[in-house]
Amino acid sequence: MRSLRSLPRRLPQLARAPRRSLCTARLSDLELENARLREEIARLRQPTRPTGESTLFVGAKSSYTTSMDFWYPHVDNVPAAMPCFRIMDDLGRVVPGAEAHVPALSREHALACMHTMLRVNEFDKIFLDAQRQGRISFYLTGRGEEGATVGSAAALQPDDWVLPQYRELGVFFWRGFTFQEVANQLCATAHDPAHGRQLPLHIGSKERCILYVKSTLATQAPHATGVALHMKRTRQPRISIAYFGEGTASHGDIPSALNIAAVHGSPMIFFCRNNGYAISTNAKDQYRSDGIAPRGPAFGLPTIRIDGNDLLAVVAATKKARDICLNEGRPCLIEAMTYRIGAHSTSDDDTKYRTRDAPIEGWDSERAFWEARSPIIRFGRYLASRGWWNTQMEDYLRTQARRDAIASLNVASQAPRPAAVHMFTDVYDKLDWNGEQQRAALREHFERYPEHYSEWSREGL
Ligand SMILES: Cc1ncc(C[n+]2csc(CCOP(=O)(O)OP(=O)(O)O)c2C)c(N)n1
Ligand SMILES: [Mg+2]
Repeated sequence: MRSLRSLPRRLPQLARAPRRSLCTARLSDLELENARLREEIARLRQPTRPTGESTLFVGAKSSYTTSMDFWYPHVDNVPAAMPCFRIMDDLGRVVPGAEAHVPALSREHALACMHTMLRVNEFDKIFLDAQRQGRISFYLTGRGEEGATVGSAAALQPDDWVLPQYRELGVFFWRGFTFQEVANQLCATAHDPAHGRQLPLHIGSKERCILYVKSTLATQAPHATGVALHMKRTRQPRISIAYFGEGTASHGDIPSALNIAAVHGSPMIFFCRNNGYAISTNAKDQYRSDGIAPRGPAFGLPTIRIDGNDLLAVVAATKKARDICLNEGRPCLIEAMTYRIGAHSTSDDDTKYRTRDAPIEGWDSERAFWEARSPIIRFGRYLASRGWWNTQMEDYLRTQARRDAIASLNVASQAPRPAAVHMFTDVYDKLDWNGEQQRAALREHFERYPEHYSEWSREGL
């Protein structure tokens, strides 16, 4: 109504305005908008950072390279900033000069990588929501790092030993973990082989050669040196891989393990996911070094820094590292530069320490900038350029994964709880007097308050 009333007052003004200037005003607005869009399209068509220019990763800035050379201790002079190896640009195009390094992935293998990344992504969404709804106690997502985890897993042999940190769900799915198995653990059901005693996502499987996730950061690294050494001494052509974050690299176990592995020649890969953030800590407050990579040559390990969001580079570099481990009988370090899209976990508020602004102008936030360069988008574009991928396939597989993740959550939510007796099993061969006392106290407590423990089986207690 207000605009109608104002109409008579404005009309004469419009009528008085010379016609041509009115039209040109509108036209120039449109032209400006057009120019802005053309610029935006041109920017998107360009690789944002051509080879030779600096990377924009939070954890370390250096130049991109298409040379897949590992830096050897005592041989190479490590530069002030280790270059970052990549094969694909941000638009999924093979960078000139990197053609020779494109790994020979069959269509089936390449699509399996993509499918696994999508499964991690969809599973994460459902279980993050489930935590927010109070259906599970804790969760952490791998968003943004799917390329580093799935790519490295795809480059290994199925019997190479994996010693994970905790954000490597992509490795678990690659090795055949089902949604239901993971959901059973997240919901602490009787079907969880660890009987609900571990923190959510602390999973593992002897059959799939993955040691359990441990909450004590960095302890996986010294263990991996021992596992690898055993492989070497028993002449098995297998390696181990220890995943860890750049924050975890500040723990003493990482330099200890680098040194032990180098001295004893453990055939293992130290795979650092440098995602720029730990808990409440930006990489700037974590170290003053050029990321983590220079620590490799310092301890005597051939080392490479790679673009961890480029699945092709991850596969190629991990394969090469594996060959070095086995052929030269020594460990390697890979620093995979990436970006953690989510908070550390559901117990964390990353707004307190995440940089808000994007590294270059034109993006709403740092997160938005990296989301647009996600490993899934980049690899999807590469696959599409080969005629192996399209949006319909992605929609279909995402919908299917989402449906499966919801189903696994619902099944696990209905599953029985583990028997209470497992609080006392699997640690001591024979329970000591103290444990026996606690067991008797729990039995008595259950008997006194049965109404509160109807879900819990007392069998064997
Ligand atoms: C020995 C030990 N110290 C501290 C912690 C608490 N903690 C758990 S995760 C974490 C941050 C690790 O960050 P990073 O290694 O960068 O891995 P990201 O979460 O980024 O994948 C910290 C400090 C712990 N679990 N264990
Ligand atoms: Mg980190």
